[in-house]
Amino acid sequence: EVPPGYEPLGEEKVAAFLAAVPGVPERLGGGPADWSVREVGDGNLNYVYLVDGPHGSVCVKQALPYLRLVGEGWPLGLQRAHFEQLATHVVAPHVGRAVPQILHYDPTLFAIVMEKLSPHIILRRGMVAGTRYPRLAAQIADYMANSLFHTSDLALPARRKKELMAEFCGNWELCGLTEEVIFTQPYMVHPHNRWTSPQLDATAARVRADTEWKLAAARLKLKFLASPEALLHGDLHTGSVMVTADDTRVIDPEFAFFGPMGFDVGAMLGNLWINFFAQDGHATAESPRAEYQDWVLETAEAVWTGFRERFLALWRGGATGDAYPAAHFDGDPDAIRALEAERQAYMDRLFIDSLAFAGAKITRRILGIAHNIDLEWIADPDLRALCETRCLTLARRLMLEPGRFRGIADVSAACRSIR
Ligand code: ADP
Ligand code: SR1
Ligand code: MG
Ligand code: MG
Ligand code: MG
Repeated sequence: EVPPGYEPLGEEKVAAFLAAVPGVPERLGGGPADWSVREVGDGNLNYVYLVDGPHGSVCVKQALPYLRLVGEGWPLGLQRAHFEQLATHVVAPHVGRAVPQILHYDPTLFAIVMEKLSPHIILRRGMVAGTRYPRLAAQIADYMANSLFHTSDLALPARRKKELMAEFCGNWELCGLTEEVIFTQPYMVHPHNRWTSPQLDATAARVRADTEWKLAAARLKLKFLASPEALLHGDLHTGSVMVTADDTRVIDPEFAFFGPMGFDVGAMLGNLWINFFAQDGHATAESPRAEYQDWVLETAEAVWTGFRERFLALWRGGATGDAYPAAHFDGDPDAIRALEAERQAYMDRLFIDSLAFAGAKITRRILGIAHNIDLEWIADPDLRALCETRCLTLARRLMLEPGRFRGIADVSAACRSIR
């Protein structure tokens, strides 16, 4: 059942829709007949249109009442568009230009009109091509630290946090998708799953029989269900980041909800490590990838260390939330030292969570429904299966024994030794 007034726009109706959106005709210049519209969606869920006029451009993203990846056979509520624009509005004051500017939201058409990012490309595509992004790590670390810190109990008064939590609880359907396709289905026989077959048939069966691995997945699922630490992006992989040589922007927060911070951090790290292993499938004599692999590992290290530093700096300088009442720690040097040790322990715990979630995010991309071009674009199935097996070796260690990694450099060392 779609609400009255809703219709899929399709390329043909986008211009007429935009003609009535305040401010947009002026931004584009000319009139609807002068605007070119191109559907460019390459994600699993929605339709995305880039619109260019004589003066400027916009991007329109519309939810359809089903999952794009599967089609009408998998109905999906339209509210995800509402949560995407709401999450963008909530984090924008803290992350500034890191998210696209929302120009308009149409709650009848479930359509977001936003800034068109240009000449940005999707990070995952750039990384498959072997392109380096020198400012990526610092900018992603900043985005994660600011969005997570400022929506946590360290920064928000309890009442405001609970008001926001109540709103985002409405995003239960997309949370449910994650609960199923990341934490449940990859570990069982399920018609949605696929993997490189027959090469990984025995591996997939071993995973399904691996009680420790399934317990680790279930433990993470519980943490995802029951740890409302901060407003998460909820789908922070390398396909949700658009980049130029010096700019990093985060798109697509439709899975936003209050959950464990390690889920976002782990999504980013896990997808970088997938790319590391996938490079062996893209290396050629003309384009050897060994040095690029070093850059990928250095980037993952810098993402974590930058995130940790920035998050701690925000905590030390702006703990305006109701957790850790300032009055308990002001003035007394012992208490100040104890609070700093507490902060370090908090980050150590968050590191372990992030590694474990990274493992879950890697596993689902190899055994579950939704795969990554990093691996999918490796044409030779034997070579792809080799890269995927290496990913799974790391993923199992991350999920079962995240505490054995004493620091992020240990993960880089593990990546190198698995290869
Ligand atoms: P989905 O929710 O279906 O995954 P995304 O929000 O990830 O959709 O968008 C799909 C694609 O559309 C992106 O990979 C990117 O190429 C393009 N895109 C999305 N938002 C913008 C934007 N603001 N500017 C330019 N291109 C965009
Ligand atoms: C059916 S699963 C689709 C996946 O695509 C989105 O980007 C999320 O990662 C989701 O899990
Ligand atoms: Mg997307
Ligand atoms: Mg999406
Ligand atoms: Mg993922």
